[in-house]
Amino acid sequence: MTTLYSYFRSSASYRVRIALNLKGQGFDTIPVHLLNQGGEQFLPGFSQLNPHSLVPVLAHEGQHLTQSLAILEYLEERFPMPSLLPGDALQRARIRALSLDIACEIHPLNNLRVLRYLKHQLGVDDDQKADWIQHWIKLGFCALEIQLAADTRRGHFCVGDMPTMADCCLIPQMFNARRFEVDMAPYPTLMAIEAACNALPAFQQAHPAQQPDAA
Ligand SMILES: N[C@@H](CCC(=O)N[C@@H](CS)C(=O)NCC(=O)O)C(=O)O
Repeated sequence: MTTLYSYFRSSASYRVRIALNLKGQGFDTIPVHLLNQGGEQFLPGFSQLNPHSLVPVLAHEGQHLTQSLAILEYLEERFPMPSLLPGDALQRARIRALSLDIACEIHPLNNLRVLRYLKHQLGVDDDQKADWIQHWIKLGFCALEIQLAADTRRGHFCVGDMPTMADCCLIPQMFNARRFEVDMAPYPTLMAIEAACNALPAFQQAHPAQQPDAA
């Protein structure tokens, strides 16, 4: 029995949904609404599972796992095929680096609690908040576009012709970028990878709009 505590628009949850689907692991979803009731992530039932009050949490075989990339690594070890980290040590380091470029350098700056702090503690208005969000996505995407466009290891996906952990991270961030109205024209390589990913059922079924808690 595998259960994912998830919020439909959470990009970290989206990463795990894609990985579970790619690996053919069925799962139940327990929605954690990040806005209702002041944020269900802060309710005791959830914050006991993850004291950081962040989704996703994966429940598997009686254990609760946090941090989407750690969960992806766990799924890779438990269910090796199809691999999300294929290739030699150098290639795997490359896949992990691309994943971290997104999960550590772009996503946390635009997380809900950061945006709330900007607004409520620092008095940033909605236009400034939108600038902030777009700034960090653009900075990260510009670098990713340069890296991936020049990379001979790139195939239909970030690395090679099968989806990897890097694609599990990229596609949710692309979704976020579109949601926040980032102009995607400067990122043709990222958009080509996005099209290849979104042609696959594993990515389609993980899309926020397909989730039971989709608004
Ligand atoms: N590094 C964490 C990030 C988790 C995270 O930031 N989750 C967001 C949704 S994408 C969240 O729960 N935010 C709640 C909040 O900011 O209060 C991971 O990869 O799992």
